[in-house]
Amino acid sequence: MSSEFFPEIPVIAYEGPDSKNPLAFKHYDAQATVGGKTMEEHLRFSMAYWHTLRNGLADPFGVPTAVRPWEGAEDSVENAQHRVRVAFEFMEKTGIKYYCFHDRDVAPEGATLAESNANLHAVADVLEEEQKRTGIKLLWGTACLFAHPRYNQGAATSPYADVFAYAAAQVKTAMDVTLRLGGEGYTFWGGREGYQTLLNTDIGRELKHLARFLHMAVDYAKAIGFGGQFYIEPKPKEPTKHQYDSDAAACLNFLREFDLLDHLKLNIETNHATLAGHTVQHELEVAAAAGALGSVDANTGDEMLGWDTDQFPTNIYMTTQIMLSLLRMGGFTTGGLNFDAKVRRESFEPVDLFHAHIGGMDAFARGLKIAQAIIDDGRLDAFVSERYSSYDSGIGLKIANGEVGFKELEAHVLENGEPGMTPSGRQEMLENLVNDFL
Ligand code: XLS
Ligand code: NI
Ligand code: NI
Repeated sequence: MSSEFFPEIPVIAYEGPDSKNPLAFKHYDAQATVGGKTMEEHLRFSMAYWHTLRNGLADPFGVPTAVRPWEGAEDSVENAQHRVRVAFEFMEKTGIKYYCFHDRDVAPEGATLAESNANLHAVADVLEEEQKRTGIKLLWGTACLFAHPRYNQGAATSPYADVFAYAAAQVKTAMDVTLRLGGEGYTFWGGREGYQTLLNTDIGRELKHLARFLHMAVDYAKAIGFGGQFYIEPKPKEPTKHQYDSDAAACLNFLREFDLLDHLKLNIETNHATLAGHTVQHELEVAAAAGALGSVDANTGDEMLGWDTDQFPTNIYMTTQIMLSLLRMGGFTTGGLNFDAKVRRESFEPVDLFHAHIGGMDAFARGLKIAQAIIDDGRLDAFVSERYSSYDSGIGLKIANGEVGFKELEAHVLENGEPGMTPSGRQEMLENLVNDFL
């Protein structure tokens, strides 16, 4: 283990709930088992390279404040390679076993595509070396198709075909590098795939182009033998006024319409759910019901602010709800909990990065333990099964199996009369039940 960049910070250990040490886990005990799996296997934490290593903490009113002593003066390949060592020391010390990156987070964009590709491969050399040294893995890769000015009107949905082509070329190399690093997935977040005004926009054409783009990615994956999972990440707005992948339901409909549902799952981000006017659990359940819940960008928003604040998750009630959905689906396969989150502009010291990740990991460890206890207790799930049990036999089973239509159901009602008042939904009782576990 190297200890060059954070010399004052130890490997973060589990000290239990009574510890007062801010640089220790109170609940995340990687090898402890919950419901037959270790916490590490359940939670599959991932570090987001763009925030943890690259976010200078600027906001629209002020310059970056982050103190990052390891950064060189130039945005060079050497500096980018050096930064990889910092990233891996950080992950080793926090016990985070996965990371995610955009191509342009890890390596600088060059003057030409060829130069950018070479830069990315040169940094990937070091990523590969550090992965081998530490056993840390790539959860998913992605391409930044939203920062460069060429993408000001979108990438795959740009009205300009040469921009589409550039984006395709960029994703090609990002996929090559993801494959090279053994990435378990590849994510498409539609950074500017949307519109600012309908006065200049042909939605139908743009959606068709986006679908073409994703089909090309699927074809290319086959061609190079990339077997990782593709994800699409819903977000309703920001940077554009309306993003096409606005929420889980919109993404699922898009994937179905364009015959892509076999190839992509959803990567659900809490803050994006908030922006869409949903809870994260709503988004997770919509995705899971379609068999398409793939991965989670674990962060949190501020319900009073209308933008992506990308805060670290600390709300135990929320992490409990997330873990309930994940446990019920049988857990992650290729996905994980990726901390797509940044420290506040006021929290500019390197140690704040540790506090932030420790807090997020502990919050999810508690959510996991509580969710497993609720499942083991069984009353909540039993209530739900009982609530739908009229579909398990008799006329209900015939409805569910498609064995009856309106005529048969009319006959059923004429014979049996009024269903009578239904049982109570018992919302308050169930809310109290959940609180008993917190
Ligand atoms: C931005 C998105 C982005 C994706 C990766 O809001 O969350 O960070 O996760 O492109
Ligand atoms: Ni995200
Ligand atoms: Ni986001």
